[in-house]
Amino acid sequence: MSTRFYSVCIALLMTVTAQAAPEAVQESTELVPSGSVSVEQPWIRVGGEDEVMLPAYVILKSDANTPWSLDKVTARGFSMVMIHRVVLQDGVTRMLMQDSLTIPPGETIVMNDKGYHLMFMGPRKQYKDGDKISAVLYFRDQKPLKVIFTVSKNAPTPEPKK
Ligand SMILES: [Cu+2]
Repeated sequence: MSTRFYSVCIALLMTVTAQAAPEAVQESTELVPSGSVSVEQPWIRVGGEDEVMLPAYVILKSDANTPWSLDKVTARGFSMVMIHRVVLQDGVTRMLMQDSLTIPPGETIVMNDKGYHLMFMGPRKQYKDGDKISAVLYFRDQKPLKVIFTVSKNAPTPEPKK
């Protein structure tokens, strides 16, 4: 084998070693994540018959010292669950699909039909008042959280304020 080949090999080896080197040591002042986000008053609104989507609402309460991100929701019996946000565009209210919902440290997000909410798409059966729907909330870098939503025609009383 030629010397040239060896020097190429050594160059490659050095590159690999450099990449495998540990990242810079974390500073001791770095925040240690603590606390969590809790879910209150989960409910799903049913209206008429043959609905193709059902809006759902929860209160997300953070006592964490870092932002939490709700990235995904799944529910058996539905084709998918979307995170929606209502916005005003050119004088028209629209629901925009969101990739995620960030709950800032220590803050509370009250879902409602004027802001954030979940949209349970394509129910495979008809639901009625009092039914329970099980869903899983996936927060980034956290354990999945199972949440039981109560099906209702009306918002729980007292209606949560924004
Ligand atoms: Cu929506």
